Amino acid sequence: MQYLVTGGAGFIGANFVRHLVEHTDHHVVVLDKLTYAGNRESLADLDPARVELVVGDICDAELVNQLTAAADVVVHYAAESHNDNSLRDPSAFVNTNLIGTYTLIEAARTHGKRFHHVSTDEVYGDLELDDPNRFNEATAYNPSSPYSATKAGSDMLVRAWVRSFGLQATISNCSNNFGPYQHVEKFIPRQITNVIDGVRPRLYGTGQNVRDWIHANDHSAAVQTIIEKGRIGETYMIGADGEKNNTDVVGLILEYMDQPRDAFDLVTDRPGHDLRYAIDATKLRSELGWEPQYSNFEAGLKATIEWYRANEAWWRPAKEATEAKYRAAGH
Ligand code: NAD
Ligand code: TDX
Repeated sequence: MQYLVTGGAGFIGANFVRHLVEHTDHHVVVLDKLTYAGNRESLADLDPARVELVVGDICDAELVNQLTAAADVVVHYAAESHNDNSLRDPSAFVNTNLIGTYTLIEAARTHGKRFHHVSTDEVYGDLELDDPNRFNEATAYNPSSPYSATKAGSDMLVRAWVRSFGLQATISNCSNNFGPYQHVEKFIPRQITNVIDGVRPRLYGTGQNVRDWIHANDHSAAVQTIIEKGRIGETYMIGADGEKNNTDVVGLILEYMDQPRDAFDLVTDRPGHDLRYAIDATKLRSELGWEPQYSNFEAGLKATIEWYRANEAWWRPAKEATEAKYRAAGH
């Protein structure tokens, strides 16, 4: 089969392409604009007979139409993905996350193609630290940031296209990913690369915010399971019971990198900063039989630290520009 993977030169998309190459015989076409977040080096070692990179925009209807017509399955990862950027300038988020998704689902319905939409747990807003409930497929949408609002809107478009036009689509909402190939703007790679540079990690606000961590490889396997076995029109939550507060995560990074666990600074909070995310993935586990394989967070974090130590050539070119943006925001 031919898979069209949008955003396949980004963090999670590149991990998914690698998953397809390793675990299936499918041919993969990646459609990626190579924004600041895309990196062709993340795919450079893959066999060109299996993986082809088309540099282009998911808002380009003609290109999207042509690539969708040639594909059997469209897996949609491309997005503007960083909350802090969305607070600085939301315009690219509205274009890519809303218009881009609209362009793709129009093409998928025209050509009658199977479509999988990759989304986030952030569409549900946040939870109190002591709330016994976690997000599930029935939780009401309540996004906080321009990023999560545009992702929520994109989910709604896909749902409407399923109901109104019979689009053959599934949706997944996943929690925070970590692992190799993640841009240095994101929390875990930012802190690892800061420590490598002798800079103290910087925690927003009180450092008590909780994220539900999952390894990108587990996310990839879950998406492939949903594509193969999921029911059309359904949403599946993806999570691996990995709740940790930011202070504990930074403490582990510091410990594994031979620094004192308290060698970090608290800085200005992110406006509208969601307090806690937590996922209940019972439906995915019980209906489709998916189980995480990388749920030992400490082992995954150590391997991720080693990956950033060994792959400085991959992340170094983006580091200074990223830190300059953070300095301007007081972060
Ligand atoms: P990323 O920012 O690392 O990668 C996004 C990719 O999309 C980049 O390669 C970029 O070049 C490409 N892209 C951006 N705009 C484009 C456009 N207009 N046309 C074509 N390509 C474009 O993001 P990520 O962290 O890998 O996230 C991938 C997807 O997973 C997103 O949809 C995100 O909402 C979702 N998600 C991410 C997380 C997480 O923890 N990172 C968790 C749940 C869901
Ligand atoms: O320097 C930092 N210090 C800090 O305390 C950075 C970059 C982040 N943080 C905090 C903010 C969050 O509480 O760490 C937590 C994680 O931050 P991000 O990596 O920016 O992720 P988050 O905002 O939780 O969103 C992520 O998960 C859901 C992804 O970026 C989204 O694409 C995904 O949808």
